[in-house]
Amino acid sequence: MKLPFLPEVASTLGERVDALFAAVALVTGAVALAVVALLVIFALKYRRGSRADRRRAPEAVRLRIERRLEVAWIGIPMLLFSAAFAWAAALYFDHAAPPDGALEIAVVAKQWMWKLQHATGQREIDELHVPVGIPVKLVMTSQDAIHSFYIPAFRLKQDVLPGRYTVLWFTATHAGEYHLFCAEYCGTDHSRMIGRVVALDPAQFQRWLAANNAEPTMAARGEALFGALGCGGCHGPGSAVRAPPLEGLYGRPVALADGRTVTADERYLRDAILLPAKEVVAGYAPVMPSFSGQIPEGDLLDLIAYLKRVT
Ligand code: HEC
Ligand SMILES: [Cu+2]
Repeated sequence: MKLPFLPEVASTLGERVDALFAAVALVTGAVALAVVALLVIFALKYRRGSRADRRRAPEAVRLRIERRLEVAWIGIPMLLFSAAFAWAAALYFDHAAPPDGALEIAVVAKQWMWKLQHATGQREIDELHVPVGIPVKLVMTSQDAIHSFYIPAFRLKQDVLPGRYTVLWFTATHAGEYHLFCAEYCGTDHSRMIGRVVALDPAQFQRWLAANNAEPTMAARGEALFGALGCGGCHGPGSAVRAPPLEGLYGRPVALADGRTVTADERYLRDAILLPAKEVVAGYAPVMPSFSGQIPEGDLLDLIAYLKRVT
């Protein structure tokens, strides 16, 4: 379903958002029309001086009609709105849960540009190349103000926050070029923080990757950083400090010293590096230094890509 005043739609989720929007617009539009129509009809029928029948209906008839009316005006809207809620909730949950095995791309927002890093090493600014028909998961953060990643054709918008990772995923349905906006006022040149998403057929996307592959992969850059920052001095084999091994950590549950158990996702790895005192691993001394302020966001994403890879 495509409404004529909406921008083109080019993602699986976008089509579902439009269908929901059309359904809600239809139902609320029909109710609004009915209310206005009754208003006009009654205003005309019972206008002053009209010869409409104004006698009260007999008590028994009135009670029967009123009860039916009450049941109808409670029951019908409740069913309609519950249906809209269930429909929207299902859509929301799918929107919030990237499928396993999605193609991951890192996004770093800064005043005033989008920096994008592909796992295979390609880097882009204000331009994002993605394959059609394959789920893409964006892991996003900001190195300054709050920004918002907005692709109208995909019906997607997500805040991008400093100090945090937010996630967005989509599957493009048509090859083409689509607008990319920053939808959160982020300073003087906010209005120029625009770019484009280029959706390519998978074969063309592979060709694009190959043609632009001048750099090492994110995980390889992360491995180099792991050495340069001295992480291996504690976490490497045969180190003098007792530090947990990091092999196969990603995605696993981690028991913490305070008794909680958390999953080692991107958020956990980020905090483990920048705020090590926040979540200390059970059975280890809190001796890891904080690397807060020492690792640019892009490098941190490389490091995390490496930690996700070491198995
Ligand atoms: C001085 C030694 C030392 C250095 C240097 C160090 N760490 Fe650690 N790290 C530790 C210790 C000890 C722990 C366990 C206690 C804790 O959680 O703070 C730990 C915990 C971690 C964890 C959580 C592990 C788990 O099993 O959940 C991660 C991830 C991590 N470090 C990554 C790094 C990275 C990346 C670097 C380099 C930027 C680094 N560490 C540098 C000592 C160190
Ligand atoms: Cu912005």
